[in-house]
Amino acid sequence: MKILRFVGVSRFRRLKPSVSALLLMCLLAALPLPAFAAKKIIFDTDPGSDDALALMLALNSPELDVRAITVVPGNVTAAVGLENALRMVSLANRCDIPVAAGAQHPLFQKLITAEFWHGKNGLANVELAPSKCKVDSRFGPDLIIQLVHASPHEITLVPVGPLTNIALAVEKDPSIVPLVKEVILMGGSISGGNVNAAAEANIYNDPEAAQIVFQGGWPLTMVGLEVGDKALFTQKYLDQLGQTHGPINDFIYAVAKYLVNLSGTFGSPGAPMYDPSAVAVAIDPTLVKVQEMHVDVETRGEFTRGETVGNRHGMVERNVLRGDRYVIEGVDKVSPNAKVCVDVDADRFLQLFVSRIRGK
Ligand SMILES: [Ca+2]
Repeated sequence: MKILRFVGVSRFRRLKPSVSALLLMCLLAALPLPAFAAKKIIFDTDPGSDDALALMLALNSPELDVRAITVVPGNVTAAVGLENALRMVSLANRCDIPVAAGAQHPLFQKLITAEFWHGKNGLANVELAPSKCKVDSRFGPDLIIQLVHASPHEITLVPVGPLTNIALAVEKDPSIVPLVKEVILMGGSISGGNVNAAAEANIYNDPEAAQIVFQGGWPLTMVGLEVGDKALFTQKYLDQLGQTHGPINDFIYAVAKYLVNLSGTFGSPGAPMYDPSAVAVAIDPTLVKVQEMHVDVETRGEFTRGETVGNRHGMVERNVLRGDRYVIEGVDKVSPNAKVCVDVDADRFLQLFVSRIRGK
């Protein structure tokens, strides 16, 4: 409409068709249209303070087209998480995005909620206005299945919570696996945990679901502690967000301030940007360095349940029983099933985050 007003509709009509078409083409060519189609994503989340940061990064990045938000229990209960997701999409004025409830508990274990880290309401105790948006009536895993079939080879799944919903979707309809473009998940670690010595929280909260997702047979990128622990949201970035204002800007400032203060009480100069890191990799994969490896999720270890065990060398010894002992007779290659992010350009990631939130 702006183009027509600029040219003047009456003058435009008087031009010969071929001339007007040429003029229109020139004007369209001059518009700042993106040179790429936005990546369609489904954001699966347990909001969650860093989920809030991740969601607002996704909603304010033109590279991404958020097709649905599915809620999983984790940082908070399923009910609290759903309410938080609805309030956040309402704050962002995005009631057009379906928000669906999913699993109510992990597959085989009791839920472990994390108000200790995320505040009583899961959102750093920041009270958002009641949501104008309504919950979608579909069950989260069913919505995932439906959307993947509707846009085959186009949907990227971005789970930033326990992997319960994704596992349920795959178990119900394995035919989605070859139709999903890729999975970019926040979770796991190949260098020790944050829950305990071995496990990262999202994987620890549903190890069986995580093992199903890792062994799914789809392109999968693991954005784990190797990224989040290096990308610290420090006072410097907080100050940058404090200089500008807007409903989203101010909400994220309050959440980030809570997280920066919390990390300070544990002696860290900043808050690890866990969940936003998966969104950032979806936006710009060049932010991270990856190494392909086979990852299994430990489900039985006494000290290691929930550990993502990455095979860095791509092989296992072949042990054959000879009499009363095993003898190593060679090595067998193992195929990678994941791109594991092993390093990140932290400042570029954090600057990207701040630039997308500032003034929004
Ligand atoms: Ca999360």
